[in-house]
Amino acid sequence: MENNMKSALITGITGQDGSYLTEFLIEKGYMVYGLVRRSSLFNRSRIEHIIEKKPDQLKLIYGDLSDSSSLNRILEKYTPDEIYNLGAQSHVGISFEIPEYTSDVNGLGTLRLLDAIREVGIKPKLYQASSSELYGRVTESPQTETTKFHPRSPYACSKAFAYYITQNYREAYQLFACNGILFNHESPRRSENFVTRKVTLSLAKIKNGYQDKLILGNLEAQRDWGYAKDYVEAMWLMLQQDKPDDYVIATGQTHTIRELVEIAGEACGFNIEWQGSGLNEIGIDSVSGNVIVETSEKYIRPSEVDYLCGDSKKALEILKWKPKTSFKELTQLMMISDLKNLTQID
Ligand code: NAP
Ligand code: F7E
Repeated sequence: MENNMKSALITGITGQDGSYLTEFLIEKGYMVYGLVRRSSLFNRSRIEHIIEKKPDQLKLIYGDLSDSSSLNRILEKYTPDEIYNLGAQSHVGISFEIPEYTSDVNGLGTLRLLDAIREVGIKPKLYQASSSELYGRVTESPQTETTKFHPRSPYACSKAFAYYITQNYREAYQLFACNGILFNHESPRRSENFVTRKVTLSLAKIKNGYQDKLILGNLEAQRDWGYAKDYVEAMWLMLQQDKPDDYVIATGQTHTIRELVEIAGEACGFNIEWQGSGLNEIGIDSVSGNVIVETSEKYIRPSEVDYLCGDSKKALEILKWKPKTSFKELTQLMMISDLKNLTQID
């Protein structure tokens, strides 16, 4: 590593955001260290193109947010200038099945990282991946940095702990630590069990005859969806300011799951019309007359977040950040990517 080169450690580098952030930082000339955990299946698909093209600017290191000693060892050895804590069990629905594990990785994992910084005695700038899930049952709209939290899942509770412990280390130890309260952000690299990607991938499969139906849960939920590639720039901008602070990152537009299905369907050549209600609601493609969407109890959460819509005015004023990609553009680019990938299989 050259002496004047900035360095960053990314936890969660193999995930959606980690891969876009790595591309972004490498483009800016950073040396990137990525914490990777051991898994029985090799999980580098989102970053293998970077490993191939920029081997001198990217180093992967085995570690885990549930293993303090690995965090201490990595910080001591690589002393990064910036740390992006993106590692998490990030699926809200699954957090109801594995609440303790989710809390350990997302909540205590953040504490382990913060305390490793303190123990090792370095002063990096830290970005904490906080979430709009903190707002849960919303008390005002749109949601800002001052809106009250009401977490509605073990995931959201674990992220609430991480949010407050990050603030506490900022106040107690003068650590330059920022919470980015990011609303949902998606991309063709989104895991297949989040609703946007599930919709685009399933519709692409239905179109190509690999699947009959798309089965969903709550169609009424409303989300403020942005493009992950736009959002990673905001993470970096937070760490380039003179003082640490917390910021909402959002588009300010909200849509239902039903609208998501309609727009993705349109981009795929379907014209979806709805019949029935609740768990009896179905989506029919008026072109073929086939029922292609059904609903199932299986995807209904014990407690749901009905509505989210963020106000990122503070990010615009201070970071000069605003989203570049509309919901329709995002859905279309995900749809096109999934259709293209399926054609390549043939
Ligand atoms: P993601 O695709 O699920 O990626 C999660 C990453 O965390 C993966 O690299 C995963 O590694 C890693 N990880 C999981 N458990 C770990 C552990 N015990 N130790 C170290 N790493 C671990 O999530 P994402 O969408 O990129 O989100 C990034 C972060 O932002 C997460 O903290 C998420 O909770 C938060 N967030 C996301 C959104 C959103 O809409 N995407 C919004 C707000 C906040 P493997 O590849 O080995 O599984
Ligand atoms: O669900 C509904 C579901 O799993 C969105 C994570 O990145 O963003 C994400 O959390 C909505 C919910 O994302 C299905 O009930 C209906 O209301 O795509 P999702 P999420 O729960 O909003 C936040 C900001 C994060 O921080 C998280 O890490 O869609 N929904 N039917 C469904 N959801 C899924 N997954 N699958 C369905 O079949």
